[in-house]
Amino acid sequence: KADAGEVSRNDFPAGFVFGVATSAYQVEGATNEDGKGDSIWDVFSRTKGNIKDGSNGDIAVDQYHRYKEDVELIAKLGFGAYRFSISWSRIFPDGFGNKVNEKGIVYYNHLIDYLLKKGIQPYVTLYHWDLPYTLHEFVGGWLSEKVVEYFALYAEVCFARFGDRVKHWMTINEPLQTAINGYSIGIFAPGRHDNPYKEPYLAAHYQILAHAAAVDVYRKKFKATQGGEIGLVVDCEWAEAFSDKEQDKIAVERRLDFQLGWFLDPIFYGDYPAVMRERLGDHLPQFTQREKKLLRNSIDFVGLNHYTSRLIAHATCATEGPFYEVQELERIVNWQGGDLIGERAASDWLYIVPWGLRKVLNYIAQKYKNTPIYVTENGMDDEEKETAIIKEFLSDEKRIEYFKGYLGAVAQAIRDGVDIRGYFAWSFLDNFEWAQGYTKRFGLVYVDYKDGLKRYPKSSALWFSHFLKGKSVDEARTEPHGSVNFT
Ligand code: GBH
Repeated sequence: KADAGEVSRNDFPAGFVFGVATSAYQVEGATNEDGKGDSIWDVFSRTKGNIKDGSNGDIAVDQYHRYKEDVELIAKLGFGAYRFSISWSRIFPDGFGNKVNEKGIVYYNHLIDYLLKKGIQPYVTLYHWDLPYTLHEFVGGWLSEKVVEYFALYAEVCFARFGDRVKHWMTINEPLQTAINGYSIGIFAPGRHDNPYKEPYLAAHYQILAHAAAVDVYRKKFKATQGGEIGLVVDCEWAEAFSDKEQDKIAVERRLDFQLGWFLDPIFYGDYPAVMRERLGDHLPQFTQREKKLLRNSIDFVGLNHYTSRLIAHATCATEGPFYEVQELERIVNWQGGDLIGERAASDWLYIVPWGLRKVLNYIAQKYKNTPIYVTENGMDDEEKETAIIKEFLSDEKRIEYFKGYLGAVAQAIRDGVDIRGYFAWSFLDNFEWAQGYTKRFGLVYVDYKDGLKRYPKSSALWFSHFLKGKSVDEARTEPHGSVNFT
């Protein structure tokens, strides 16, 4: 069989979906327009010191005003799907669910209609980290049970208004990141870190229950007539044992339980993994019988965000903070001999390890009943450079290698028997990379922040385009300044 470098469209089933992904706060901008309320990310990134370059998402890449141009580019590149998220506070500005902001509905109607017109399927995430600020300030945010109901109300409006055209829903993006970065380390909104042994587990608990509540609404009121599917998006690095020692192998199991089992075990098996109960004791909330029933099988597919892998070693004094302390393990990027697990991308957390994706996919299939999986995010970043000329960014050969490797891993997992339905590259275009601001570029399409946010497809976009059309990938090369040959 051809190695990963020679991956082709024919390695994937006919109905396999290829798309690009973004999220609302990272691309939309227009944060105060047309009645939108503040989200926790609006407030967080306006606060000095939270974002590396002092930036925020007020303008981002202005997709709110440029959605037509963006949709046309997605279509031109040949992708069949676009994964985007809805900004909750555009629909309910204060989150309370009393009055729908019709202008918010209009925006997403336009986006959805235009995607469909161009033959692109919308894959919609309801929550990608931008909680209405009022819900945080006056209700307690993800630490409060009440948010579960508000989320269900919001979800219901989205299903009712968009579900005639949207057939693929994701409830929540990476609840782990909100729990750990938002409520333990504090580098993400809402920036909490004072109670790292308790709050992350509460924040996760109510996100899980919010997911289940939204799925319940969908299945009871909409599924029969709309016929769509709904899932949860989890993020998972592959965990490879640092050595052959039994301790390290057990640490790997713990790592996977704390990453994936935390969210998928309640859904597939009705409760958190035993190892979490053992180690967290009273800090880990309990599910009632009613909640357990609601949770069971509350998923049509698993959305997997995957970027990188780590070697895992047992460690009695973990250095990465409370979350790793309770797990008694260390994440390592060097093999014992000194070799890196893979080449590094621009971000210090992102090592390129294509085989890790094949392993995660097989692990999920085995542990979670071969449930359908979409790879909902996969990609790598470039470092923003003060003096760089656009041309350097446009020839992103390393990203092409990344995609070749990781797509090869997906193809291999399909041959292993894993039920994978689609793949979304992160990201469609460069955007607001959370705490890193605009200093990291994950896009297939370059955005010129210094010149009117103009878009230029990078070589990787052209490579992908050729890949999708089943053409020889070497034909794909970008000319500088976007004079792109799509034929
Ligand atoms: C994804 O999370 C997100 O879903 C997406 O929005 C984001 O753009 C993408 O990653 C790329 O980061 O200390 O500031 O360097 C993947 C999990 C969580 C990995 C945060 C990087 C470190 C952030 N990510 N983590 S930072």
